[in-house]
Amino acid sequence: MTHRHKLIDTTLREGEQTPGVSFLLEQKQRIIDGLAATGVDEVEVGLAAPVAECSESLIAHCRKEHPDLKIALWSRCQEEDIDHGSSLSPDVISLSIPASDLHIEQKMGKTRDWIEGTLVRSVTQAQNHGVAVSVGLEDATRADPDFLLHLVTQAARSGAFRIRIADTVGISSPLSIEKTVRSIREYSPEIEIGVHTHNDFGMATANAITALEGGAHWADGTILGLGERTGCARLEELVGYLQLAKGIHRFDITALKALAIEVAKFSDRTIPASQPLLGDDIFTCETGLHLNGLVVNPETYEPYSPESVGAERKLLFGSKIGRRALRYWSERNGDGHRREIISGDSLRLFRAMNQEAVSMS
Ligand code: HCA
Ligand code: CU
Repeated sequence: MTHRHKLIDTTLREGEQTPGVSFLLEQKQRIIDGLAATGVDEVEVGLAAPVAECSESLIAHCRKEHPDLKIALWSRCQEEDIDHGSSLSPDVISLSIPASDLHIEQKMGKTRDWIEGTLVRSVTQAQNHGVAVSVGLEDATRADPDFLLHLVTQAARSGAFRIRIADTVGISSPLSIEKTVRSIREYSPEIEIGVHTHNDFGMATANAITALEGGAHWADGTILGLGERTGCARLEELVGYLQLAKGIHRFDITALKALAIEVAKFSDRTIPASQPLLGDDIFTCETGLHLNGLVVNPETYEPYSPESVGAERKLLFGSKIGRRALRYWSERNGDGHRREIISGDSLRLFRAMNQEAVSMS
């Protein structure tokens, strides 16, 4: 398998941290089924801590139903959690530890030396259980860059196969996260790099994609971008962009859309009509100028086809449709029908209507 552009879904760990969101065990299983059908590479199914009661059942569910899916458990660098999580035999244990002085000193009341020692000890402990170790560096994008590189080296030397740069408060831009990824690749080329991006400035997906383009191997996403505050990179957008813009054809977007609709129900959310890849209106067109292009070749105004995301093209008869078409439409249907959505083969209808309108005038 290629070492580039792999996706981790963390809807069941980070997504469940969204205020008011808590999934039932059966809902979690359905989410895992949908993620497996979508073709993500790894699913963070929950926490390693003994309090996380679902983790064991979810791992059993994955082993039975989706033997090829990689399963990860997220863990603090605490002995008890690492022991318990490892005893459940996930494929990956995702240890997490702060990297910025702000978190190290203010949140933990610790020093850089303590962090380094704890990191090395925790990676070694998990390694001794025979589980592959990924290290999440919390608030990495606000850490001292030299200390960050030092922690990456220590993680690699202790046996971690991957580090994950967490942009915990979404402060990165595409250029800044790409720079961080490149510096890690140069400094520690042996370790795989993941990114976990937050959406506080609306750039989570852009940052994740740019990190992948800049050499990261893995990016995290959550369905509907669920997560703390403004959430994380949206899995729909990551999958959609990789498949439909970058030509990495290994996902099932229709399965992902069905899953997103289900997760919206489970989390009591609505999907806005203009939501990228998912919204009901993303292929509705009212503008005559665009329709004139669409009838010749839909690629003029559509970056991907409606069918590729399980949607349908629609034509809205309204004031922007063009004078000729509007006159034709009004003569046929009266003013009362000025705003009407036509789905199905709407482009053919527009073409026929335009031709008839010309012959009428
Ligand atoms: C959080 C922690 C985390 C950890 C990410 C990771 C973050 O805020 O709950 O372990 O890779 O965003 O820093 O999700
Ligand atoms: Cu996070």
